[in-house]
Amino acid sequence: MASEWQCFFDESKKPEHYERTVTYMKEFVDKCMRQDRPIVLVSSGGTTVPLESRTVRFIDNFSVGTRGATSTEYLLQQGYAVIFLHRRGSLEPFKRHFTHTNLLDLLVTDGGTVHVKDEDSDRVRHLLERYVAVTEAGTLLSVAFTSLNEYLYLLMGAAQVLKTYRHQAMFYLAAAVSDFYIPANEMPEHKIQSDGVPLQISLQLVPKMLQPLVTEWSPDAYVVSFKLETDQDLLIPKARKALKRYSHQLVVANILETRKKYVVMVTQESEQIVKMDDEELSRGQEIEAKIVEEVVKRHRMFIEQRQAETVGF
Ligand code: 9Z3
Repeated sequence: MASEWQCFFDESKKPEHYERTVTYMKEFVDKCMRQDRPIVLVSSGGTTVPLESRTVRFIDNFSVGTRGATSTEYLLQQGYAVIFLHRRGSLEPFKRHFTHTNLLDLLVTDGGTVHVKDEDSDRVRHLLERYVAVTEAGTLLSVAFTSLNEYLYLLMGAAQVLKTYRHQAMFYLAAAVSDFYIPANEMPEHKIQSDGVPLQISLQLVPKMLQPLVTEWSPDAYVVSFKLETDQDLLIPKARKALKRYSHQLVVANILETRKKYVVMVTQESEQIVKMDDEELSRGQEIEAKIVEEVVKRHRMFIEQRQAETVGF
């Protein structure tokens, strides 16, 4: 009998150019394997759940994309290649530094040539150097999604491609993924009419995709999931429940309002608080630098343990 997750994919439409995107991911992974470079899939941003198949309205999940885009920059600095699976239009590595900047305000012209203003020059040069290094090394592959089913298809495709990379692969699942959806066969084709009548919608549960990820798609990878809550009392119990259910390696637990200064890294055996003080925040430091440092350390230990086990055989 087909499992819940298989039924979900059987009933859901594949993203446009799915096969082509999986081929790009495979080429990227093959290149990284030849270079013996660790790879991480970072998911980032929120998924949408359409209410109509010719979609006018949709339900959205909260996420600006800061966690994923910022973490990607630090992971690249640590020598990882990154598949950046992100919500179309959400924050992206490097570009994110200019979200609140009008590009034209950074520039001056002396008649013929256009330059970056003196006061912005150091900041732009520093960023440009990092960006060019990543572009030349070809260590960043960006893949975009909008809807829940696009996200889940692409996650499955990436995970199946990463399977061969075994424990050298990491999943860093920071995207905010909807728990509820409307199956395609229950969705109206056209825009729902109001006709003065209140709308009632019934949403189905999305199968938990961490389960096939850790058991079938990429069973040897190091998997980090993020847990978002608004009720502090639920945070750690929910993180523990996820670990028990999926037996993956790490849950990074955060509360919506404090996510930029406080997270807890939860494993089966331990809890570690990672936080930022006011001085660090005022100097523009980012909690993702600390999260990534810790995650990379743990992934390296995981690789060493797995290699030792293989040699032991
Ligand atoms: C997170 O908890 C992320 O840290 C945030 C980052 C979405 C809070 P921003 O993008 O926010 O920096 O604005 N992501 C996981 C959210 C989620 O949907 N988790 C599921 C859950 O909590 C498990 S996969 O049940």
